[in-house]
Amino acid sequence: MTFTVLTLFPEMFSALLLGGIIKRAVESKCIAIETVDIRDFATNRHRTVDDRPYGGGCGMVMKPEPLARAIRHAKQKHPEARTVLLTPQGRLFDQRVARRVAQYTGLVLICGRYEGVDERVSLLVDEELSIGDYVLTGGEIAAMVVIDVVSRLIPGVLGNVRSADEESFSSGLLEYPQYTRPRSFEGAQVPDILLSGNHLAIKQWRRRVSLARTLAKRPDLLFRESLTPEDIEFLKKIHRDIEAIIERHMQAP
Ligand code: 6GU
Repeated sequence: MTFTVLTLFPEMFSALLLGGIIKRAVESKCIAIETVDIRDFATNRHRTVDDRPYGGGCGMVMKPEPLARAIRHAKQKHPEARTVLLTPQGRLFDQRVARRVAQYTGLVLICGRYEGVDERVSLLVDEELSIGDYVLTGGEIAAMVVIDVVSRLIPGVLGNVRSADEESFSSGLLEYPQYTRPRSFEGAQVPDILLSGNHLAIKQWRRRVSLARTLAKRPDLLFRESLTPEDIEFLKKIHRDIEAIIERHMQAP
């Protein structure tokens, strides 16, 4: 996978190479990260990339021409790549979208800055993505999020090929809790079941904790994911327990 980032701040992306899995993935050529400085595609003496908005209002808007030239330059080098504009107006980038875009051989990530990008740039891109309902000062951090999330889905990037699948959201549920030594930490114990050596029981416990946690913290996720009959039975049990508690408190004076 080759990520080609179109940005006014290419030096921000050197942060990805400072350490960790992304640095290693680049070194082992599982992924490549290229940056294109949009300012290099400005044509006037001052290398202007922004201008005042038509119709008035505060702030500046990124001009379409330098961006269009930068996009065409990137597309010429990577004809197979999907072009993505990072913008708060985009579709929400979640794990499902990440799995889909990880199938492309290249992604051209276009980072907007200032108060926005000339609307006509959206006509030149394949899709628009947002990383959440808040406003960043620019698309750069969003592009880094996309690079990070997509990279770990690329074969070879994670040591253990199964680990990308086993985590939060891949199953559609929140992850079960993890523990390591010591067995007792500041009075808090590791659950006994994890020391039992009973792998089937551990697997069931982990699934149930995932379900209960997801129900408590992110019930919205349970609407989207496929649950087994055993999962449903467990959730029904929780439901019955909660009803019994409510019943008991309604009776109490
Ligand atoms: Cl992709 N860009 C900006 N500027 N803000 C955002 C975003 C993107 N995603 C969420 N907020």
